[in-house]
Amino acid sequence: MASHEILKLPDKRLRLKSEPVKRVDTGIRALVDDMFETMYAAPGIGLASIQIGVPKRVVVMDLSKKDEAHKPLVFINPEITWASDEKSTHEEGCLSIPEYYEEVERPSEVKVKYQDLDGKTHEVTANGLFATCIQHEIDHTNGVLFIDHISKLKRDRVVKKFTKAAKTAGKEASKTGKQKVEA
Ligand code: K1U
Ligand code: ZN
Repeated sequence: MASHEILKLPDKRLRLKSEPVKRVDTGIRALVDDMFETMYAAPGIGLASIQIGVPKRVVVMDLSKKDEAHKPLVFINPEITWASDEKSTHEEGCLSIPEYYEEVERPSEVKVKYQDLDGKTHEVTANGLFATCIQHEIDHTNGVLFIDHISKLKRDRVVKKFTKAAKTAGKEASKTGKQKVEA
């Protein structure tokens, strides 16, 4: 198991459409282990594999409360098969856009088809935080970020801030001889 660096805005890899998993094998199981380690270390409640630079349709989540036992959830090739007309607004954050939170409107309830670690297909109905988080993670597998659901004014402002931070970090790294940050 290994914790990985999480790609940050404006890394272009976050805009890739991830590839479906053809076979759930030991490589996918090792990827899932690394994703959990990375997500718990961050800490976060969800992670899509593209956030650690792997463009596969793999998502992990854990919505357990602070003092509860972990409840790890794995979704391979997740897809929304139904979304309610009713919408809800929740505050969202993203490990690829640290310390930025904004209200996002999405369908209140969705049905999601996915495979588990044995390659078995399931369908689950999600609402509340589960619905918000699974939609956020499925967006990641399609190269969509939660800032794509907010106003252009707010999006442009946050992209500008993170682009400037990445450039400053890149310049600093080249001065000290450390690896350059990709932006
Ligand atoms: O995909 C990601 O970037 C993870 C993201 C998931 C998410 C959070 C909130 C709404 C929608 C999707 C996060 O985990 S951000 C961090 C976070 O929400 C959190 C961190 C520690 C404790 C509790 C929550
Ligand atoms: Zn995210």
